[in-house]
Amino acid sequence: MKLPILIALVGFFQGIHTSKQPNFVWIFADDLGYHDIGLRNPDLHTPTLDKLATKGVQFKNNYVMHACSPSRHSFMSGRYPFTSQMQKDVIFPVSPDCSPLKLKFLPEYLKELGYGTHAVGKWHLGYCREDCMPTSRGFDSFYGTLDGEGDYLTHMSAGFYDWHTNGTVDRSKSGQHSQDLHTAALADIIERQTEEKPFFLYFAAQNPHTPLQAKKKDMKKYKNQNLSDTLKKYYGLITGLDGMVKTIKDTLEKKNLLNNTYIIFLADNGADVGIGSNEPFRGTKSTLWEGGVKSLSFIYSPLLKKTGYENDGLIHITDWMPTLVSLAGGSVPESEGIDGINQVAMVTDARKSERKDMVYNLDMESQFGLPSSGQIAVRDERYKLLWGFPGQNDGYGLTTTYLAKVEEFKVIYKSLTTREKRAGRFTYPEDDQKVMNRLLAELTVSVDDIERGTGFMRLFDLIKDPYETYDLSTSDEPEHQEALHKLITFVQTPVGHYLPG
Ligand SMILES: [Ca+2]
Repeated sequence: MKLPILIALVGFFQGIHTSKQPNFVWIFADDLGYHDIGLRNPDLHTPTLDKLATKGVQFKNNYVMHACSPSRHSFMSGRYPFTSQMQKDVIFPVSPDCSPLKLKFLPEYLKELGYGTHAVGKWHLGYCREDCMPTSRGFDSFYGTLDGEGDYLTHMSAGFYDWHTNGTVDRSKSGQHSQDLHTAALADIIERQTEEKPFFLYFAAQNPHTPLQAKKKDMKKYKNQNLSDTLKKYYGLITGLDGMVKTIKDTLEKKNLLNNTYIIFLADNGADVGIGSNEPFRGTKSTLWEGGVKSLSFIYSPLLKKTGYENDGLIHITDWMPTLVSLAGGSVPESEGIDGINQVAMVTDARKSERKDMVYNLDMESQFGLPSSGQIAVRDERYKLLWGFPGQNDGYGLTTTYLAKVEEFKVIYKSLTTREKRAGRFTYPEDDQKVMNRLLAELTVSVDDIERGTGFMRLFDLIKDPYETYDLSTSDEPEHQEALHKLITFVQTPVGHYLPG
């Protein structure tokens, strides 16, 4: 028997594919606005990202969660966060939480399929016990930070030093910029790869998350532009990210691995208020408006059958887990009951999306008296129901002036048409806080409201009105009422069985 046939048979009996399995490089940008690359905003310098996006497939309806931990949880587990008590804001430092251990993560599937698995960057899925650590959840190696944000140079987060190599605190990195550390680690990991063993490299970048500690060399690109200091730093971090992606691409090319690799780039949520831009979409990070959850994203690979176009298919962050497992030659058993849908046909062949509806989030837990990031939003292929409190930053620059009269505010909320200014968290001077409390009490819906189909709700036609300007919930059009009823029912059941009883 010839050797290649023997290897193929051994692989078959081991359940491992020896035909060419692709490599995956997954890149999460942290808090990157929907239009914050040079391709969409000429103020920005991101030549590598522009090139990869243009030569790959740009996604126009690729949805993530509203914040870091829920997005990462959904990517790793293929599940909506509300099914696992991960729907709130984020996992806070030294908090006794982590993404539930009973869930099987993507790198565990890929390891079973013969992959090497490496994580670089930010974890943010909990670390309160050893079992929660990246190297306990399917990664061969981990290099980076466990918390959600920290100093780029001192690596201090909430009073603790946070830089780790695998499971060990690595104090030697204090004073070295995380961008340099990440760049070196990415190059080193790819340099060690061979064509014989496929790999999954998960890079969760710190850039361009606050604090905005861009490197001087990246800031130089913006020194002659008429921009605020905040924007210059934010853009500098994005240019820094572009440099890291260039390192990834160049090293893959040098190792002759690029031809068999998918590079997938996503913002993990929309830009934060007052920093990046999600315009013209409404809302910011930590809201259920489109600006909070529509991801700047693309895939690049010589393996794609159709490239150089914009794909408007509906795809959710949960879909990528079964999609990558499928591309690797495996499958996620139906008995696992994940929420993600295998979207290989859409992603690689430009076929139609398999997804017909989607849950943005369902958060009926109260935190400081309110859901931290909005209550309920769902959509089908056309319409979106936003039910209850949408999150604090609605993207229309509402000021406390509007809070003087709750009724007036509610009218504005329902009929926004021409407001273009995007800004501001609500500020709470003492007197306004009382008014705000009344307002929020009226916007917030209860479990009883959901069961009855009542409470404050808005319906948007995302085809005609992607910027969520015209509320259709009280429209007389039968089609609108039919869509509203359908989406209310979608929340009530089966989604609603996750509501606290
Ligand atoms: Ca984030």
